[in-house]
Amino acid sequence: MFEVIGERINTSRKSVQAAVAERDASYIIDDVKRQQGAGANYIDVNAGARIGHEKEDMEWLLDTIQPVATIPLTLDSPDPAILEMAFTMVKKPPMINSISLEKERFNSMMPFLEGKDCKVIALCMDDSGMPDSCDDIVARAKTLIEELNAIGIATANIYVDPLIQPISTDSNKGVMVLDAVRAIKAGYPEVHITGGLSNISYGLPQRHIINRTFITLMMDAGMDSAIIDPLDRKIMAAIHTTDMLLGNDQFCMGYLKGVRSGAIES
Ligand code: THG
Repeated sequence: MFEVIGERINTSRKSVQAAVAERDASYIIDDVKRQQGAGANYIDVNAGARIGHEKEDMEWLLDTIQPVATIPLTLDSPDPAILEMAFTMVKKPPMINSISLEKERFNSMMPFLEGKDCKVIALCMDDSGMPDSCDDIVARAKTLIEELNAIGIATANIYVDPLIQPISTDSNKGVMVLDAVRAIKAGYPEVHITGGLSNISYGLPQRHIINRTFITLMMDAGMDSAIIDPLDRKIMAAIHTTDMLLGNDQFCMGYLKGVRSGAIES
């Protein structure tokens, strides 16, 4: 089953930043309920945008969200200290977003993750930056999976983020990540593939059509999760329809249910 990580609780979004600054709990609660109602499987929580306030903002967000959250949270920060603090606060086993091969981050995340009951997003990033070839993405994924396996994180609990990059910067970026996803899934059939989908359309107009078309290609390659806005009805409909067309929806039950509920329309 495809897993949707709802991206909306992120202080880089102006409305969320304002709600967090004003400690407007009802705005956040309402948004979380809407993401859950739309079919999100996880709620991503990112409090990184108000510089110097990430710790208190993350604490407040977790205290606010957890009483209404019926699904697990994805704890989203580049700072291992924030992730460790957030991990102690969550009531359900979370998804940690993220570990990478950047030395400092890797060296503090590994001892923290050892033996933990959680899922982990593994970013194909190292100190040299974003990957710039398919082989580069695959090699980084392999290192991350093997290092995480060695500290007791099962492959099925790892979500590789191959780092989707803007097609506007280089017309090869789409094919590069599609080929990498196929190769990673061929080597590790149990691993999950996720990522921030909207990066593909950065810098271009009419972004939604690019995102929605690209996700069908990525799902064919083996992507089985994405960090997206679950309130975007068109992308959710594209995901459900693609899942059916790829043979992941027995007797088209999920599709038919989506049509009956009004979630899927032509
Ligand atoms: N990989 C992983 N985690 C991630 C990302 C990724 N977390 C953060 C980000 N990328 C994914 N989350 C979001 C959240 C909100 C928005 C985009 C990605 C968003 N963006 C609007 C835009 O780009 O137009 C507008 C922002 C606004 O409202 O001001 O909403 O890649 N592992």
